[in-house]
Amino acid sequence: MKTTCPYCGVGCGVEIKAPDQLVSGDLQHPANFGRLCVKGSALGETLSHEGRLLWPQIHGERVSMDEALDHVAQGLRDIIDKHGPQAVAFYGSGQLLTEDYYTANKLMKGFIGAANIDTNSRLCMASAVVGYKRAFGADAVPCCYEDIEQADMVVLVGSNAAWAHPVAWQRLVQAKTDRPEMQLVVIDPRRTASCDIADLHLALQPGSDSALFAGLLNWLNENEAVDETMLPHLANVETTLEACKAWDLATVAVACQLSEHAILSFWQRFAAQPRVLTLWCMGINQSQTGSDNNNAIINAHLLSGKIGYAGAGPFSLTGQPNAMGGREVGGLANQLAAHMGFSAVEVDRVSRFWNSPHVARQPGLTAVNLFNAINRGEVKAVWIMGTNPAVSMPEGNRVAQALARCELVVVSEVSARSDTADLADVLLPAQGWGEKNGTVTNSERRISRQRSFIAPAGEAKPDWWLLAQVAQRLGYTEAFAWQHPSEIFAEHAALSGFENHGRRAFDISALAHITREQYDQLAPVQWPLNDRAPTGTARLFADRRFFHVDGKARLLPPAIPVKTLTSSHYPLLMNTGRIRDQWHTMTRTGNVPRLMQHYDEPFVALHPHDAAAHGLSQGDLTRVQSALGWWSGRVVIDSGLMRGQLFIPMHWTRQFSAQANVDGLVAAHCCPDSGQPALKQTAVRLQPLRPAWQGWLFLPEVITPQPVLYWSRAPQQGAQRYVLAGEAQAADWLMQLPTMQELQWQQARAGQQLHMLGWRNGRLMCAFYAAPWLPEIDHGFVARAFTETPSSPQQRHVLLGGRPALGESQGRTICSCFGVGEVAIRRAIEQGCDSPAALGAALKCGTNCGSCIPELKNLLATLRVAQ
Ligand SMILES: Nc1nc2c(c(=O)[nH]1)N[C@H]1C(S)=C(S)[C@@H](COP(=O)(O)OP(=O)(O)OC[C@H]3O[C@@H](n4cnc5c(=O)[nH]c(N)nc54)[C@H](O)[C@@H]3O)O[C@H]1N2
Ligand SMILES: Nc1nc2c(c(=O)[nH]1)N[C@H]1C(S)=C(S)[C@@H](COP(=O)(O)OP(=O)(O)OC[C@H]3O[C@@H](n4cnc5c(=O)[nH]c(N)nc54)[C@H](O)[C@@H]3O)O[C@H]1N2
Ligand code: SF4
Ligand SMILES: [Mo]
Repeated sequence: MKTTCPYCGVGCGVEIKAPDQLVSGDLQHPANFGRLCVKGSALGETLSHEGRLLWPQIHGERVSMDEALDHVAQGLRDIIDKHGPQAVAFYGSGQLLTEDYYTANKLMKGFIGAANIDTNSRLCMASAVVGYKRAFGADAVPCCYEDIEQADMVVLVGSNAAWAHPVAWQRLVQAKTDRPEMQLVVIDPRRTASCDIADLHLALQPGSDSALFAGLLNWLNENEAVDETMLPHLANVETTLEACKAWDLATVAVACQLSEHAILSFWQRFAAQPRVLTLWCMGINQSQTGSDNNNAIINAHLLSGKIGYAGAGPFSLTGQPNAMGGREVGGLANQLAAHMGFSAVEVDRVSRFWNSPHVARQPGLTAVNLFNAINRGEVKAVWIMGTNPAVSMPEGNRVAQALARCELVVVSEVSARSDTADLADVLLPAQGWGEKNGTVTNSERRISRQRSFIAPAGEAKPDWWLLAQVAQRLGYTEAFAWQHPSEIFAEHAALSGFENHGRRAFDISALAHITREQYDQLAPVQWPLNDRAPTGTARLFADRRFFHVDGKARLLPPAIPVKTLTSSHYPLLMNTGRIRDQWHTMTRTGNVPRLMQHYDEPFVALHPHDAAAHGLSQGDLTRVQSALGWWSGRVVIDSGLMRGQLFIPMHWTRQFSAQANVDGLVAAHCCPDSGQPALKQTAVRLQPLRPAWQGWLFLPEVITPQPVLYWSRAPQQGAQRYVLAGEAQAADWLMQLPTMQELQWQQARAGQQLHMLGWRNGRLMCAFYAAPWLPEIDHGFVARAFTETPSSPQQRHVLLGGRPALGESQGRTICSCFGVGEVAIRRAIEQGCDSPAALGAALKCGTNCGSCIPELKNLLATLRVAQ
């Protein structure tokens, strides 16, 4: 059975082999040709029903599906009758399937008659959408993955593809290995794993990208690097060039805090190479000038003519597996449907297609405004599906407050617990990956099928079905009468071609009559897919005709970079983003022990000098504060950061740690054109956290710990592991936990060190190790004792020590694919392995997905320095 990975926008094909549901890469899928990254390879480990939402609930009580759907429909109906359609809203996700997204959009915009449906793509792709639409007249990504192999030079801007788009990254690494003359320029304030093979890394001042690219445009113009044959296809050239004149080399160097030499080196390479591919992601989009950043990049490609042929173009990488599908159906509040907006002609066209007189006539509330409107009581019902806004929205605490106040909060989820689900009035169990059935579109416009290959957990239903059932209960019976996702897809395809006449980029009308069988067989294909392109389209704009009415593309004057926001109170700049093995708010990847090994605690990475200035060392606990709140986690010293800048991962939530949701600190400052929040730049300060004790607690199940200075949870094979830090006596704290008094205790004290094991009927129920510092124990060894009970008194005594009698712990896992730890790698290096290839031959590390190779190189470099 073939399906598609549900994580990132690379959209890798996955093959599932019965009977054990073994997951491997689909050799034929054009996105990955058999490759998978560590998250994709671990998909099989996410299929268990543990932690799943299995049945509907109203206010925490189990109810029947009918009761839940009646309750949602009645609640929406009452609020609409009393306060009008603007008082209700949907908040969706780029992780919904296209069929789910289409249904949600049709219900809200077509029949409820308000456009209050926005999605987490607002936090992710909204600036790219604005950038493309302004430049090309359509939200159309011109490039494809093959361009990675075809390019002479790849520019990676605000993208840590090595961790966030690992398989696209592997294609790039392979291409550069095959053709070492291929250039890679990375533009990122941090030195990331993606800098590993870069020819040039520009560690620019955060938020200064538009200056760098405005300078490039100016320089191209002044150095005869303009493609004259492109000029007839461009509008706004003179005004844009005039506006860029101010950005000469010296001015750009000051704005970006880069040397003139480094900047010039980038500009010269860009001009010299015919096939330049620029890939960008959240470092560009999540900014107060996000839309203008996009246009600054696109400008340079347009003026130099580097677009529309193999190996060249401005290629925005999408984050989520179906961010593109959402853009296609019109899932954002400022789109109507199928690349149409809210002009009278378009509203009329969509009304006729949907056969509804109620189609919304104006854009709805975008994410930040939507949650503000909920907070003010103007929006009284919200249905959240496939996203966790209490964690992922800026000003997360205000979002949680808004949900707590909202009259009706409906959440469709796969997880029983999430920070958002915990605030729901109604929980609807949604089918997850492996159960649900539909389509997704990846970064290169390629539509692929996600197919179901296991039975749904409990009473879980597809998201589209839940929506259609509520729509029917609201009286819209005919418009939502589908029996199968293929029917929704066919309708969506038909709308894309409806009165299109080549004017809307998104056109898959060739699939408008797709049958269920054809849908089941559908092979991955790139849109547009219509009469003129019956087998799909790899690249757009080869003919240099764009979608503006005059057929020309537009250049746009650059933004002035926003001044940095630091102050004497908050002198440091906090950057946020992703780590290699976790997905967003960890509702799936956080439950896979293998994926929790790379980083098992919330951390803040900082420059060695900043650490020293605050009296902090590697592994210390610290508190990071912004004007909005505070965060706590562990210090990681990283010389890849610039002084004055911090990096905190976005992933940890209240389900995994005490106070590690970074969006509680981030203000909702948005790009005025896209409404996308600037999630990458927050002014903060740093304080050491000095606990009286630190410790490890192992339990057979998940608990919410009693108040303590700091805690964080990581699942282990066999147990849940908590790392703790407290002020009072460690033993007193432990005994406050429920059920602890009922256990039989075995303990060892030495000075201020305390080790305790709690037993019930001969089974281990609790293991606790505390000291004034963080005790060193072997986690795997302790966790195993929960499933393989130590029987002899000697074994129990050894367990009380926290380490096996012989052997040693493996240290931090570096290679998650083969579970190779830092200790073994260090030993192999000491014994003579002097390259990642040699380490791979000795230990297998880095030989599957390869995403740990940058870290292997780091270890090799640090050990060589030490030797
Ligand atoms: N492992 C993993 N992969 C993922 C995801 C995940 O959760 N985990 N999520 C997916 C999703 S939805 C998305 S959107 C993508 C995101 O993918 P990326 O955008 O690649 O990931 P981020 O870590 O958010 O940020 C990228 C980089 O932007 C840099 N940056 C910050 N500020 C600036 C700036 O001002 N200028 C420039 N040039 N760079 C800056 C950061 O230092 C960071 O290295 O990843 C997708 N893939
Ligand atoms: N500070 C900071 N904040 C950020 C970012 C950042 O870089 N920095 N990045 C932003 C970006 S780019 C993004 S995309 C967002 C992501 O943020 P979110 O979308 O909030 O994160 P997820 O954890 O992916 O949330 C998906 C939820 O849907 C559930 N789910 C999974 N599959 C299904 C399904 O099939 N149906 C339903 N109904 N539910 C399902 C999951 O259990 C989970 O609770 O975060 C944004 N927030
Ligand atoms: S690169 Fe992305 S789509 Fe491919 S296997 Fe990894 S997470 Fe899945
Ligand atoms: Mo995203």
